[in-house]
Amino acid sequence: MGTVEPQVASDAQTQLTDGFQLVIDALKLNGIDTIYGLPGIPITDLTRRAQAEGMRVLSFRHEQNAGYAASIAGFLTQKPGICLTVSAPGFLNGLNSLAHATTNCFPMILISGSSEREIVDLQQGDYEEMDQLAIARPLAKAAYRVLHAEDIGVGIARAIRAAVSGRPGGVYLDLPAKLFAQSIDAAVGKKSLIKVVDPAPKQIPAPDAVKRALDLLRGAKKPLIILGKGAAYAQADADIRALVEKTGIPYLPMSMAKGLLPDTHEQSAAAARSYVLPEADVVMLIGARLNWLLSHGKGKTWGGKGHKDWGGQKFIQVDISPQEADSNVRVDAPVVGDIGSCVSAFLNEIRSGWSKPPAEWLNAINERKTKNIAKMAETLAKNPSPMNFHSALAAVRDIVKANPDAMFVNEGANALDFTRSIVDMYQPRKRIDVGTWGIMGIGMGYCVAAAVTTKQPVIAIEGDSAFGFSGMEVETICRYNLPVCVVVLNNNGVYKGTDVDPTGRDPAPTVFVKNARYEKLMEAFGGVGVYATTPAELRKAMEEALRSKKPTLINAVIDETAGTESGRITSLNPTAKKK
Ligand code: ADP
Ligand code: TZD
Repeated sequence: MGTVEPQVASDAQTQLTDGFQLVIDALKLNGIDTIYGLPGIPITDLTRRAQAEGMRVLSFRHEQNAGYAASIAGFLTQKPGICLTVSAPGFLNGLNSLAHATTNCFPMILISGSSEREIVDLQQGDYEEMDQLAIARPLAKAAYRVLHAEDIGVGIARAIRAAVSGRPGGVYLDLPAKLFAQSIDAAVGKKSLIKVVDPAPKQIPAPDAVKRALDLLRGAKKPLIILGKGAAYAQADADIRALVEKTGIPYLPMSMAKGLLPDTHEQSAAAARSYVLPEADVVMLIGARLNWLLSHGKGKTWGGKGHKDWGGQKFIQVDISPQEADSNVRVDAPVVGDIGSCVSAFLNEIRSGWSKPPAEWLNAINERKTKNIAKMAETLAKNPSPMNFHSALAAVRDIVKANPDAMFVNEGANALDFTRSIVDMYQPRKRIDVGTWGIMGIGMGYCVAAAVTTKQPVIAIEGDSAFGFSGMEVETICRYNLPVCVVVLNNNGVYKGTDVDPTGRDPAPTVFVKNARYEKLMEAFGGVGVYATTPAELRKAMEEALRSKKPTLINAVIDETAGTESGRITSLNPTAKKK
């Protein structure tokens, strides 16, 4: 008498899961609900199934833009932004944004499908063959590959931890095509997933480091605080403001730290930057590196005689990375910890009393500020024809003041530098821009992520060259009907539109088609296009865009002679002695 085969019965009952499902489950388990990507082999079904499972899947026209979106979503939310790409070319398109995330200390995970390991490793010419893991590694904070479905949970957990703990950065996760189709018992799969506990643990600064820093600051005659985008990232807004206000120390915000305190704050020394940097005696850096953006802490900007000479300042550096101090000049008081914990430790210590900086210092700064602000007001009040950067940005400045909740994206050279100094920000993490590399191309990707993560309207001020790097994503903006108002400051070229080819054969390398109608690109996809030649037209169109929340592109035609080579960093252009 035969017995019933138990195997058959149990097979029929066993619930199976697969690699696709486990990736989705692992992300969702960790509170990740949005994917920025571009479908294709082998991840098309992953995008479909993620969407069916309730995740927001934002599909772009080019992976670089999806990647920039993911990187800034990481900055804005403190959760790793996910960029999903296909193998080799899609991966490479996304790689720029991975490097960008690592450079800017933004948490992001680039997940790329990859081809068959055994074929790739023998270089037998697989479809989209590439050793992606090896290529990503030097550009990422960490890079992992998962080969078995039961390891997906660990792979995603490791990627999340690496992206957000300590100094945040870009993480690469390689998922070969074969992984997605692997089936395993659903219960086993479920058990293999990890919900990451405390992914970005607090890092409490050592009490003696806190004391050393405050002793140095207390003894300063001309103290200065510099807030960087690390301070914005930390989301310790109230404490940072309290520290600045209770100490009474003047502060400078780096570009993406603008709005941490309103730019109109009386302690902002932004309008006297070139005075305070060389004059300060003790500088407290909070989440800002002494890289090129701060002239490496030395040279003429800091009062040094030659370009490598120290200006004599003492530095306090508050940073989560223990390796950051002394990277360019001596740091006398490094404070290693997360900014929230460090600033709260400072506040605890100064509660017992703090004397404001000498009036002489504050008065000297105020004098410069008042003079510079008045000079700027005069320039902004002019109404030249054709419109120039200043007259256009005077309108933008008013619109931002009236809409302080709006997100603000900015890229270009002159379009960046003038906007940064003219347009005040009033709230933390509203201004997002070219970041540490001064990279062009973040524009439309940032707009999408800003709209999606904050649910606020977005204003983007773009140089015409800058816009071109991601311009096709206006289709994406229209497709998802995002409340984005793009202003292209159009001066017919890179920096300006007046160069000519001395041989008379071709257009010069820096010039574009004259009078290009960028607004029609937005109209092509159902958005609103506006051609504006005066500040009044620009203002009206921006007001209407913010009111209607419709995707809008305003082609703001600027004098093509306006602007300088490379904006404010002309000095970085190598010029040969021999002309
Ligand atoms: P900016 O360009 O605005 O000057 P940087 O990108 O150069 O700013 O510097 C940001 C710094 O902030 C980095 O050195 C990074 O390690 C640090 N940082 C980022 N997040 C935190 C955090 N939560 N706590 C402490 N430091 C942080
Ligand atoms: N490529 C990338 C990825 N990043 C860059 N920064 C550059 C090229 C070089 N570059 C700049 O540094 S600014 C800029 C380029 C091409 C464009 C400047 O022109 P624009 O702005 O039209 O965007 P303005 O206002 O006319 O100066």
